[in-house]
Amino acid sequence: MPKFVAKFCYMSIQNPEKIFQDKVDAEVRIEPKDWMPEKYRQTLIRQISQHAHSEIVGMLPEGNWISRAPSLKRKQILIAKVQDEAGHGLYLYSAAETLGITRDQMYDQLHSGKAKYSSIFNYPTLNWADMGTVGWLVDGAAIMNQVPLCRTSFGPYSRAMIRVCKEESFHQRQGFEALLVLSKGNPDQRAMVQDAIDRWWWPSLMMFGPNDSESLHSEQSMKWKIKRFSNDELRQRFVDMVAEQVKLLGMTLPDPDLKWNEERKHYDFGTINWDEFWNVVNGNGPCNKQRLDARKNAWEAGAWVREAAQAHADKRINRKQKAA
Ligand code: BYC
Repeated sequence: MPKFVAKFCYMSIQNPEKIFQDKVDAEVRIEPKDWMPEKYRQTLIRQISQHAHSEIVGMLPEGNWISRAPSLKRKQILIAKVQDEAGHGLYLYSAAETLGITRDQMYDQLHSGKAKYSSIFNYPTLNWADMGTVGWLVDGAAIMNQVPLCRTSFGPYSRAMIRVCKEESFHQRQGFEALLVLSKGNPDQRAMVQDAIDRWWWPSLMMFGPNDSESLHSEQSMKWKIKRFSNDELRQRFVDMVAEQVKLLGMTLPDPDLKWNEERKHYDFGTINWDEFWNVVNGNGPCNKQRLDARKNAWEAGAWVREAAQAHADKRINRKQKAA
């Protein structure tokens, strides 16, 4: 038995909470069968399932544009991207299942409104420039938040995030490239890009969650190394990155207070409208009802597929039992 495992086993007899925290502090991943505090398990179920739901609901505003993409190439790219998001949702549901919740329970929490999903997907995608902007800003914010999750303390979540991040970074670059092409187009196309950036900028900043002083879970989640950086730290990194990238598009961000601060070596930026954020999180955003209805309808319309798959699985088990 490796020395550190033996040490942990010995200590766990004495104090499981201490051994758990020592493992976390020593950067040893927590695996599903390891002892863990109940609140750690519940926090992970909440965060991973919210993340999975976000990937699945996130397919809706983009799927809406597959039939209207301006060329075959853009259509293929968008189909591949939406398919990737479905895959991300499935890895994440699988990671959450290892914590003792079933997939049906998670769907039920989404459909009943008990589980949250990211606020960003409650905004409408009005024109083609929105697709590029979602790729650049929304996937960009997602990567900023999710790369540190590749080192999160729970093994199945951290492993799922490695693949998710590789694909998300591809998504972000395709979004920026689509916008770059439009930004070199005619005045109407340039105006579309600026309009999309104006509408998506503030909601993208809200994706990182409330300010640290208002964040309920950050302190404990950082102690458990579920989160590696605070909401405000990640939001600041995102602002610093985008404030430079937007110059390459020849566009601007809709914030008169955005200004490089030489002392802080960061961009200062304006105040986020937190009333709007909580309004959207609490179910009253522009598309909340539409998004939930779409997921509930898909669940109900898919009942026959689940029944058929179950009947097929039962038939195979019966056949195997008879043969044995
Ligand atoms: N939207 O204490 P806090 C994606 C809730 S990207 C809705 O700071 P925490 C994708 C929070 O749940 C999006 N709710 O919480 C990208 C909590 O409420 P409850 C998904 C939000 O968990 C492109 C309360 O506010 N990414 O999937 O420490 C294409 C207090 O907040 C939001 C992830 O989920 C929000 N924006 O930190 C396709 C990444 N922000 O649960 C798909 C993983 C906060 O107590 N998640 N709330 O009722 C995280 O990193 C963290 O959960 C958060 C929040 C940073 C989001």
